Amino acid sequence: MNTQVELFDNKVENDISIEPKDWMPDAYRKTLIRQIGQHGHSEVVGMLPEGNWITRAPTLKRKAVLLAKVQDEAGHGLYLYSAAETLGADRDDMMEKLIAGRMKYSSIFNYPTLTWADIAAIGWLVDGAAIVNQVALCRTSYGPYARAMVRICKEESFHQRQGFEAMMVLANGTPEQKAMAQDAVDRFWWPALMMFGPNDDNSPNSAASMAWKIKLFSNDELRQKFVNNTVPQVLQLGLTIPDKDLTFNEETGNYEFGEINWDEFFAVIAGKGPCNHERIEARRKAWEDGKWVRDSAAVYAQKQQVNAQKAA
Ligand code: BYC
Repeated sequence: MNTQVELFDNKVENDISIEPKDWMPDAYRKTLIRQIGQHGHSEVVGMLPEGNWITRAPTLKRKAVLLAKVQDEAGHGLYLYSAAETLGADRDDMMEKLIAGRMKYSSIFNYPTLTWADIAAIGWLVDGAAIVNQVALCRTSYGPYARAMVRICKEESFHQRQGFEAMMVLANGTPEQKAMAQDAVDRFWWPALMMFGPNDDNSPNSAASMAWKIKLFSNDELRQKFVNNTVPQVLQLGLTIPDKDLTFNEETGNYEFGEINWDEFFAVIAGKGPCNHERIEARRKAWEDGKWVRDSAAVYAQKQQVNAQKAA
């Protein structure tokens, strides 16, 4: 008779999904709640820098696209919070931890969106980086997370293309528009590379997450893939990459890039980025303003339950 541990290990080894009712080690559950919860928070906080431009989008078409994109991100947050709930996490608790600074969200959303080109850069570079990471997560070992990723990737793929198209229009526009596009690339390039997390030799969660097949590729592998995908796109746009050390290695087929400013990354994830305070305050306000809705829904659900019991 197999022990629970052997059954779990066997499933992971043979790429059979772990499902909510299956036995799983406590540490596996805990790291999934951490990663999925933080991923959900990233989607929701990620709506803020983009939402900032809905009223200022340059045309009706751009406004409609941006509105749809921001709504998609809200949906992604909901799938992810639901996936975390299948592991026993509590949504209110996750929200309170986010607001108290005890749960993270992606570092990228702590940078401001100063111009319209930043919205194009988010769609193209940020969603582009997210897809590289998330395509790999479509085969992650926890079933509900993997299934949420399949749908999310389809939507992110549209986001990435619309971002590239918006950037292409700017890059081929007036000299002022091209300069605005270049400025956005200059400011978003390095933070996009930071989205993949610290280098592999400085990533405390990676060893366990890779053994459990939560992560199928390391932070550095995914970052390299993103750079290889994106450098030719930047060049195609006639823009430059703000990295004097960038070179193409013909033997490996990789674009080798310069040193990431890890001091900046660790400061941002410790709450000291340019917009951390503003982002958390926006989430705190939304959480407090929405209390009456949550309370009303709870009372309504209770009444429905009482009525159902009476009818039974
Ligand atoms: N930002 O041991 P490591 C989107 C933390 S949103 C902040 O390598 P792990 C979109 C990490 O959490 C896409 N924190 O960790 C939405 C850990 O701290 P804790 C978001 C970061 O988990 C709206 C510590 O650093 N995508 O697409 O093995 C509009 C050590 O790191 C970051 C996801 O969330 C960071 N960049 O690997 C537009 C993908 N990097 O938790 C677009 C899912 C690291 O121990 N997540 N940290 O306190 C993952 O794949 C992994 O969690 C990571 C990090 C690769 C991010």
